[in-house]
Amino acid sequence: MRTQIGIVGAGPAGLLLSHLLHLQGIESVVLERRSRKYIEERVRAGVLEQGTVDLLIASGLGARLEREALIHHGIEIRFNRRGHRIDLYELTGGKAITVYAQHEVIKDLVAARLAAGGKIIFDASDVTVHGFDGGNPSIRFRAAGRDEELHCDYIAGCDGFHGVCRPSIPPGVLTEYDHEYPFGWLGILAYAPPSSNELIYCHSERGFALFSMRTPEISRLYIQVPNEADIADWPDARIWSELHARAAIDGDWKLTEGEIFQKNIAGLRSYVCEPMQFGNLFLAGDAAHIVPATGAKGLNLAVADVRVLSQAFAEFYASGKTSLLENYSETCLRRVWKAQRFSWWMTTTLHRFDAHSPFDRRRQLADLDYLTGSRAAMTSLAENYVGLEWD
Ligand code: RFL
Ligand code: PHB
Repeated sequence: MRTQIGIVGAGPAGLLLSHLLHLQGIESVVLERRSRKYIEERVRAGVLEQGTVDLLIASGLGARLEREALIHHGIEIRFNRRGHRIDLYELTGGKAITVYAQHEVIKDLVAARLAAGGKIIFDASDVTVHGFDGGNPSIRFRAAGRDEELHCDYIAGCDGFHGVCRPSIPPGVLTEYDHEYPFGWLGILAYAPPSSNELIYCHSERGFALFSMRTPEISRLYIQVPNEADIADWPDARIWSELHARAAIDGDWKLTEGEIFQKNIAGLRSYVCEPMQFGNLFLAGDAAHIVPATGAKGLNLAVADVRVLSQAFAEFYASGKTSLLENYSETCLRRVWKAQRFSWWMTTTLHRFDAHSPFDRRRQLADLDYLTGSRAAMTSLAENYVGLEWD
């Protein structure tokens, strides 16, 4: 088998890269370890930046998104029993965020690739990457009971944080920057109309809580839990009672409960590897960096990476020039580090740290008081939250 770009992973990064390359007349094959059903149902992110939405629409992926997605012009920050609205739209001169589940983006991408005759090999096992140091790249894998080898000009490692591409880069090449947090998020999906039209981020003595949504009928809610938390210790009634307690404000606000139909715990982590490329292998999305979910940046960064990578491949195939490819990592890392900074700041400002002293807690509250009382501080949050300009 032969193609121009061999892509490992059919997450948002791999599928969108394949789609953007196709629009430029560049061929690719996507190898995915899981089944189509699995990736189309996997519950993950929900918030798209303005630039992500604009790119999806401009590349022909907007039909269902424009019909079904929810556009939000603000978010609420809650602490000390009071809510404060941040008007993203007004503060950024007309930008918004869009609530549209990651697996809906995946469904749209898979449908678009298959409709255009694109090749996605699902259930590919034992994927290994070779020859990217010596200019003769190939990907070996097993599919439908047969061993296969895909020869290509370049390999795009879009295989997420636990993929095979990053660990295949020889030792000593990458510098890794890693930061773990002493808590994770317990997330639920419930058949409950959202209790507010906009997302609510709550800071409380009992820990962080986030009120998000998927549709006008389905709420997506999260609470901070210790790293060692066990889902078995969180029956539905305990989750609702904690959500009530963490969101409590003076005044009339009511949390709508409903049947919980999905529940999971995910860790929070900040991670970057540098550079994001080696020889003919390029890493994109979670394969190269992870952000804690508080800033809603992970999926959006994956999109930003493949936008840069697709332009670099387009330049190479059109003119033979490799300057954009050579600068790929440097270009992406500037945005990645700003998203790291923002996600770390949202996380440390909004969560409860057991190790905090009374001084630290007061400082955290002062941070929130300043944020919600200063137009300059709110503007800074708003421009990061809706997404910084592309490079
Ligand atoms: P993905 O989505 O992990 O896709 C990688 C794909 O590669 C496949 N794979 C392999 N295939 C073949 N061979 C192998 N050896 C392979 N190893 C792995 C995997 O099966 C998978 O299909 O990475 P990608 O494309 O870089 O996309 C990244 C995003 O998925 C991720 O950053 C976001 O989900 C993070 N995230 C959020 N991001 C946002 O922008 N906004 C949000 O609101 C948001 N909320 C979240 C989140 C992540 C969460 N969790 C569960 C980690 C909320 C949560 C709870
Ligand atoms: C979500 O809806 O899943 C979501 C929203 C905002 C975040 C993280 C996740 O910061």
